[in-house]
Amino acid sequence: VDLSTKVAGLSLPNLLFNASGVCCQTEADLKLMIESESGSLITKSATYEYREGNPSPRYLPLPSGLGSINSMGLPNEGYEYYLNFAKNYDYSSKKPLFISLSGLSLADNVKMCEAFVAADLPCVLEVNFSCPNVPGKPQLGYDMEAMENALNVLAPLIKKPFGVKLPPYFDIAHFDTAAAIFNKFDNLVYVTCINSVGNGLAIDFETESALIKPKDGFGGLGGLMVLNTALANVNAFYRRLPGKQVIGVGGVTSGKEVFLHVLAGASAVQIGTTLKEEGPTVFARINKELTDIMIAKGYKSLDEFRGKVKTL
Ligand code: RRO
Repeated sequence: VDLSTKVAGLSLPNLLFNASGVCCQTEADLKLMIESESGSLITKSATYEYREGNPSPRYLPLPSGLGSINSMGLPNEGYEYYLNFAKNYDYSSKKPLFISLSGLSLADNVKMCEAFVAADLPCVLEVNFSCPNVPGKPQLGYDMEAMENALNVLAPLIKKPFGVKLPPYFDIAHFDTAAAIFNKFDNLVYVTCINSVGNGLAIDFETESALIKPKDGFGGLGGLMVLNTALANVNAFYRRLPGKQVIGVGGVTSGKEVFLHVLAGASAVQIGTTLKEEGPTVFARINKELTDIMIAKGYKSLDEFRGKVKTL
């Protein structure tokens, strides 16, 4: 069977890669992604300057495979590090490179985009409108006016096809409003759904304490507990953004959830919590599991079932 796909006009040998933030902050992390059986890779969201991030503990898996909570606080090496990585990347390697940008202001996003545009590289920019963990910085994706204003500035500046990373939405009116905004921008060619479900609270029953240190224990939820929210967001935007693509992320632990993301409409699927917990061998495992599912169901390519979820 054929697991290949295309995103933003680039060919991926298979549909799997890392969720931004996992296994992608340093060159050592990114090398592990390159050596893995992923079909692509994306860098940690970059800010203009290096950031240490929030105090630890700031990431924890939750009991019984539920998922994870994180309040990393955008630790990253600063955009020049990722620009340099992108300049030295081997684009003949078959794995397209995605670069995540998450400026703390529109002005910072502009400066970073300008630098990438000036370098004229064959990587794809993904602007993160959905980091839930920087104290004092609301998620742009929940402020429709500010998000449209940002796109009005960034889309013409980037010129080439690009994507945005979205927070989960929970109301049909929000799907409608957000999609109407995205449809105004021709070179916004894909959306990645979803970022972590923001500001959950994990409490340890025995110690009666919050599990992570930043923000009184509040942090973004990922993993299996967000699967259905992720599938809903993938499908909501798949239905509302004709001619654009959706990258699915959220709740993937096996080939089965990848299959569901594609049924919901995903063109590629990213793995966060499970990659963090299992390491980069996860890609070989899940590619194999998805292959077995497709053989059992008689599908030869992703196109045969992408977006074809049945309704009652
Ligand atoms: O670094 C983080 O705390 C973080 C980011 Br930028 C994001 O977009 N999503 C997330 O769950 N954590």
